[in-house]
Formats: sequence, structure tokens, C-alpha cells
Amino acid sequence: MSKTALITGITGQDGYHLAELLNSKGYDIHGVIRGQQNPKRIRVEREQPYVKLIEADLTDPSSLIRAITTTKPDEIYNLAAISHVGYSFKDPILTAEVTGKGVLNILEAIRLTGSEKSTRFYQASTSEMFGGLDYNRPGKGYDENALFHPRSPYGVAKLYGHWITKNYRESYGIHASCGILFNHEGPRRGLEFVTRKISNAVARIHLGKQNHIELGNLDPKRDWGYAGDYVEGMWRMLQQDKPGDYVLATGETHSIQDFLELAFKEIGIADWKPYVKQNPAFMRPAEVDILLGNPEKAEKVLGWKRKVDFSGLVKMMVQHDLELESEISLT
Ligand code: NDP
Ligand code: GDR
Repeated sequence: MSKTALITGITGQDGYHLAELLNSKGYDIHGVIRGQQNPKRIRVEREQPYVKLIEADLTDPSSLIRAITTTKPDEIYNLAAISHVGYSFKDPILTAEVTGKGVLNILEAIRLTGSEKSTRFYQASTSEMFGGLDYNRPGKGYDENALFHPRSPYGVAKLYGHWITKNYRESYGIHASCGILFNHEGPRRGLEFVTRKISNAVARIHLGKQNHIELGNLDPKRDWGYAGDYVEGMWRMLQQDKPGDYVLATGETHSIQDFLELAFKEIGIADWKPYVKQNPAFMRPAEVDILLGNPEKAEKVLGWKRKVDFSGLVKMMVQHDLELESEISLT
């Protein structure tokens, strides 16, 4: 019999890739959609008609209880969040409600519906919980035992989600796992994140639709992988006999300048500097300077490894945006 999955955050980048993966495995898929008229509903309905949409909101426990009671999922993937680190400084209270307490709302919904033994749970934890500071930066990269020091309201809210998931695992025996995922990107990444902002701007510059890009801090380094690879790791976590926490990362770190270099190279521009202006509006009150993950445990226990490397990722994103932006100019 096919398994049933309930995915929150179905309209986001990871929701898209995870639904693709679970569909290829024959899952019955339910996706949580929020709001009276969410414009992204049509995108999901057209592109992924196999996803059954169910209205709920992470801040509304009764809607989550209803979603679980109606769909009776074998697996719940909690991908929903206010996920933009910069935005979380502007709206820290809402971020705490959704990204932090929202996790508790789902775990309570699992408990109140008596689904502790029948439903497995995945929590989307993040490398932003580490913070990248000198004193807690391990040589081989952050692993599952590294010290946390979040540097944004988003990171702090995610740390609450991380610990409350572990607490429900230990207290109620729920098969609940946390994937501590480092940055993962791709053509489905929102335009507000730096990689997609760059790949899209590079395409538009090439097509004469814009002449420069405005960015914040160009020095931070990130461990960037491809989202399509990372959802495979999420699924593998829930197929284990025992729940656990796993870092998913590439084990490499690159600066935003490295990303710019490769992205502009795709359109034949060797010197990107004339095309980039710095705008303090995109700087953050506290920055995470460097993130590097150590995926050894996931590689050993889950048999997971990323397939797409950094240059392959940049190429994929720029080529996608070149195609997309050319089509838009024709219509
Ligand atoms: P996105 O920002 O693309 O998607 C976020 C999703 O959350 C959207 O579907 C959004 O729905 C939904 N959402 C926001 N608020 C609510 C709410 N109140 N109730 C229900 N749904 C809500 O994120 P990604 O796909 O990139 O990331 C998925 C998860 O993984 C997030 O939790 C993120 O924090 C985490 N993560 C991401 C990493 C990455 O590099 N991408 C790395 C590590 C962790 P709507 O369309 O209605 O706004
Ligand atoms: P991040 O991703 O904060 O790592 O969080 P983002 O792409 O927003 O920023 C990466 C780095 O780029 C710098 N930066 C800019 N960022 C944005 N968004 N826009 C700019 O114009 C810009 N200029 C420079 C940032 O300061 C930062 O250092 C992502 C999200 O997906 C989180 O949800 C997830 O948990 C982490 O990755 C892992």
C-alpha cells in the first residue's frame, strides 16, 4: 500500500522538490496551503496536480489537527517557516510564532490526535543555528554535536524548533528527526535569496533588461548545495528504524564573490565588479560570516551524498534564468 505524506511549505522551494521525489516513489501527497487566496496555489495545481492541497496555517493549531485527522499521514515534513534571515530582523515576533512555535503546534497536533506511534515527523532545522563565529567554528565543519550560537531571530526560532522536536522524541517516543541543512539552492529558489537574486540579475543583464545588481555584504561564505539532492536526505531520515539528527552539506564553502565570478562567467563577463553596487539596505544587524558543514554522519548512516557541485549549481541556475527571462520577453 502506498504511504501518505503531509508536507507543510508545499509552495516553497523544498516543498516543490520533495513532492517531486515522493510522487516518483508512489506516495499519496497532501500539501498545506494557507490564506484565503494564495497566488501560489495555482502554480502547485498546474505543475503538481498529484498534490492534494489542504488549508492550514502553522500558527493555528486547530487547522493542523484538522489536517492530520483528515489525511492520516505516515510521514509529516515540516518545511513551512518564515525562512528569510534578513526579514526575520524586521518581523522577529512573527518569525518566532511561525518558525519557532509553529513547530510545537504541529507536534502537539500529532500528540492530540494520538498519532505519536503512527506518524513520523521531519523538522527542517538549519545551519543558521551555528552562527559561524570564531570560537565555535570547527576545522572540519559543523557536525551534529557542534555548539549552537544563532545570530538572527530566524536562527533563534529554528533552535527552539530543533529542541522542541528532540524533546517530543524523548518525551513521547515520536519518530521525529531534524535535518540540519546547510544552504541549498536551485532554479526554484525564491528571488529574495542571494544566489537566485544573482542568477536572475545576470540573465537580465545579459538580455539588456537591467544594468546592475544591488547587494549587501559580499564577503560571507556559505556551504551551497542543490535542493534536489537535499530532499532525498530528508526522505532517507524518515526511512530509518530510529529517529535522529543529521547534517546535510557539501563540505565546501564559497563566498558570494565566488558565486558572482562563476555566474558572470556564464554570460562571458570576466570582471563582475562594474555590475555590482553595494546597498546597505541588504546588510543585516548581525551577520553569519562563514558556514561549512560536515555531512559524514549522513553519508555513513543514510548513504546520502550530494551530486551537484558548486560550479554545476551556478551553471544550472544561470542557464535556467536565461531561459526564463528570454521567454518572458517574448510574451
Ligand atoms: P521557502 O521560503 O521557499 O518556503 C517557505 C514555506 O513556508 C512556503 O511554502 C510558505 O508558504 C510556508 N509558510 C510560511 N508561513 C507559513 C504559515 N504561517 N503557515 C503555513 N505555511 C507557511 O523555504 P525553503 O523551501 O527554502 O525551505 C524549507 C524549510 O527548510 C524552511 O523551514 C527553511 O527555514 C528550512 N531551511 C532551508 C534551507 C535552504 O537553504 N533552503 C536550509 C536550511 C533550512 P506561503 O507560500 O503561503 O508563503
Ligand atoms: P541565508 O541566505 O541567510 O544563508 O539563509 P541568503 O541567500 O538570504 O543570504 C546569504 C548571504 O548573502 C548575503 N547577502 C545577501 N542576501 C540576500 N538575501 N540579499 C542580498 O542582496 C544579499 N547581499 C549579500 C547575506 O547577508 C548572507 O550572508 C538561507 C535561508 O534559506 C534560510 O532559511 C536557511 O536556513 C539558510 O539559508 C541555511
